[in-house]
Amino acid sequence: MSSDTDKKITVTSPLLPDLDEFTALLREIWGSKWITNNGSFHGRLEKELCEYLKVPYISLFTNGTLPLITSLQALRITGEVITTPYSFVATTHSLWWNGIKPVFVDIDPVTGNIDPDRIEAAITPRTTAIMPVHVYGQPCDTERIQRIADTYGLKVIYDAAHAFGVEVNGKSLLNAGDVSTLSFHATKVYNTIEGGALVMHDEEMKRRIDYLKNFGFKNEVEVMAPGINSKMDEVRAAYGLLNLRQVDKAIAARKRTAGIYRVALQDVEGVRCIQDSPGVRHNYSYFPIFIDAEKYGMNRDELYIKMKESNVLGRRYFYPLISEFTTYRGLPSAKPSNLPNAHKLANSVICLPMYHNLTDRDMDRVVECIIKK
Ligand code: T4K
Repeated sequence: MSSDTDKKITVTSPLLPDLDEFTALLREIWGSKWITNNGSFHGRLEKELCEYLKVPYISLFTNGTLPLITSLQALRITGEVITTPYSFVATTHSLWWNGIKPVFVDIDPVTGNIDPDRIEAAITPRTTAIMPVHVYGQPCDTERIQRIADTYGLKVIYDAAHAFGVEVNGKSLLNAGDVSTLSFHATKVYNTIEGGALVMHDEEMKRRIDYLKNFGFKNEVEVMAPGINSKMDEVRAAYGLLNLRQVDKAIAARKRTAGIYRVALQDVEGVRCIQDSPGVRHNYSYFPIFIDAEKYGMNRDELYIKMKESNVLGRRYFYPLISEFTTYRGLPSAKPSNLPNAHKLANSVICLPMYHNLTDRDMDRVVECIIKK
């Protein structure tokens, strides 16, 4: 006989639209026979996302990696870009695909975001931009980063893959910097199965990006630049419209889970939970905890394995650090001595299961694994 502890609790589970509602939209698409290339659902989703996210312009993409790659092209970024090693590899791969050298800067030990205090020392005559990541949806210090960028004439491209719907004092975090990118992957707070977007501030940039994501075509006969194909199709756009209607409810459920985890773990020595910041509307996209092995009496990997044995599948986002992967390891800025805080977080983090329909029993099982040593 199987017990409920046989059920695997995964780190996340996708927010899915109602199948009947989705089927009705699929019928519309079938009827129109317009299935991609800037169709009506694509247009509607861009409009509704601008309203929901409180941003002036958005361009939809097939995933969250291509807006990074494309924005670097659009902003003509070359040479060196200052970035964080504490992220998903896509951040730095986007630089590599553009022939740009990533320069890693250490992170803030609490938020996990790039430490603005360390940016200036990493600037060289070849530096053209800064690419910070709002890791776990925690806002970077955008004001300080902008001041540094303005002083040195640098562009700022935010990898906001985790920051869907995050607001600071009622304003969208996505309006910071020159552009921000989003991921709508199945594992994100808001998903279109695969998908992503670029948020920009002016119409000219929107036009340029829309050309670039469609091979550079301006019209039937003119190609403005060597673009790429990264257009979102109508099926995903329709799915995205339906998910947008339920994302607030999903974020509210995630917030409740974060509250339950925090209360349950507050007295566990050696376990630090991610906290909310004043004035921020968080999206609870991830729920990382950080293990101090000495105080907790067990190291992160031991806990990770123990959780796995109990079918609680947390994930070590972001371990290993990007700077530890073969592609990047040889860079001077990738030396561990340059990135002590990043190494410390990467070696202590476990992201706990966090999604909209996690049950109270699931949460109890997660917490029990951590409390009972
Ligand atoms: N920048 C940052 C900062 C990012 O975090 C990411 C992506 C990007 C850029 C690039 O965006 P995209 O090009 O991916 O849109 C996942 C995601 O694939 C990736 O999107 C995400 N970051 C990264 C942090 O995590 P995996 O390999 O860990 O996911 P996977 O397949 O192991 O799934 C994790 C769990 O989610 C599964 O155990 C169960 C659940 N799951 C997953 C999928 C795919 C489902 O229940 N259903 C599903 O369909 O990379």
